Amino acid sequence: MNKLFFFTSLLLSLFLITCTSKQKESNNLNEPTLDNKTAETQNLLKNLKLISQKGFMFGHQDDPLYGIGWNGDSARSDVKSVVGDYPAAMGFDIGHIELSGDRSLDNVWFDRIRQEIINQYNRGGMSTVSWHLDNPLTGGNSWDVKTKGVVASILPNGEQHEKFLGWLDIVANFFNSLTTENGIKVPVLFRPWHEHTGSWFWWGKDLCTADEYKQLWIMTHDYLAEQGVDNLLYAYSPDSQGPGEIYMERYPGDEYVDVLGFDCYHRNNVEGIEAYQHSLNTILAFMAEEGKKRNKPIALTETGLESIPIADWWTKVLFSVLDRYPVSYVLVWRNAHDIPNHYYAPYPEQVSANDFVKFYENPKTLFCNDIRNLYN
Ligand code: BMA
Repeated sequence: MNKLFFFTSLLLSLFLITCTSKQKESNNLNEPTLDNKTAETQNLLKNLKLISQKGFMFGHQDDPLYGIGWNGDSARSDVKSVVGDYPAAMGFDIGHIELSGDRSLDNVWFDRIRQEIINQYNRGGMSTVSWHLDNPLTGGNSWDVKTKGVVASILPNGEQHEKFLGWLDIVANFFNSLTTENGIKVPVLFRPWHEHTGSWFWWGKDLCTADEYKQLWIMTHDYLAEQGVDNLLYAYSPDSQGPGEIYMERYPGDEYVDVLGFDCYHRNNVEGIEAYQHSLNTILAFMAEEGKKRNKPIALTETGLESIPIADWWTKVLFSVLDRYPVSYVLVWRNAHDIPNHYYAPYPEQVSANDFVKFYENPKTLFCNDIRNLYN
């Protein structure tokens, strides 16, 4: 199908859904998570569901902030340099915001992150935010897993509870500050406490009980809502440990989660193709069922092959699997400007760049210009 025709139909469907949903605005009985969220946020969720029936958005972490051979240039993007359009989804990380500093753990100004989230909204795309926060008990970073009981220490009655609520106040201020020039609060897909089925973060599987993890999630959700944060959808994003059932072990409940996510990386280059595709197929098939049952969109919230040495990775390895599932978006990790070979999206002349153009040209892959009515 011609890409233009495809998107005209997609936009028409989005428009029809929008009209229908406007009539139902006051009745969210079958959408338990949508109470007290802005209309734009509610529409984002509805349209994520619709999009996943047609194709999937392409996303890139820190896309407009820096890339290979550049840092901080205005309006630049490695993805755009290759295909002429921005990713439909952009990821940003607010790690270190809790320390009240000006810059993130990856040395990016929070003012810049705020501006880029607003810019992405203005061009019609979506932003998702993760939080690699420090360890509130030891003062170490997210990966400081030497001490168990950190999650317990920030729950109510824990010794770090008040301190942690102070951190959430800072996060709430950030989300509440995401307003456009026209006064619209920009919706964001928040993805806290990610990859918890592994044990490399202090909120991981071996570091807290399932019940503590769920309490942590619910406390975060409810406290932010109490601070007036009404522009968030929540994505649950375990890593690829074990069979599908492990996915739900620490699920906090349908009323606290809007999108079922999954983080899964391709490791070991050519030798790792089979294992990667096997993990994707196993968990995405499980998520597709759960998503249908729970009426929630699914997404591949983090993925990628570091430095993409396989020339046809985009079409042969990634697309061939995603094509089989109703995924709303896929996000590849950042193109670090200061860590050699730590990049996951192509840049001009990169070995997979031509294949990425083919991936882009496929009508099922959605970039920023393909998505216009996400919030209407
Ligand atoms: C990791 C790496 C780190 C980075 C962190 C948060 O996967 O990219 O270099 O600090 O994400 O962005």
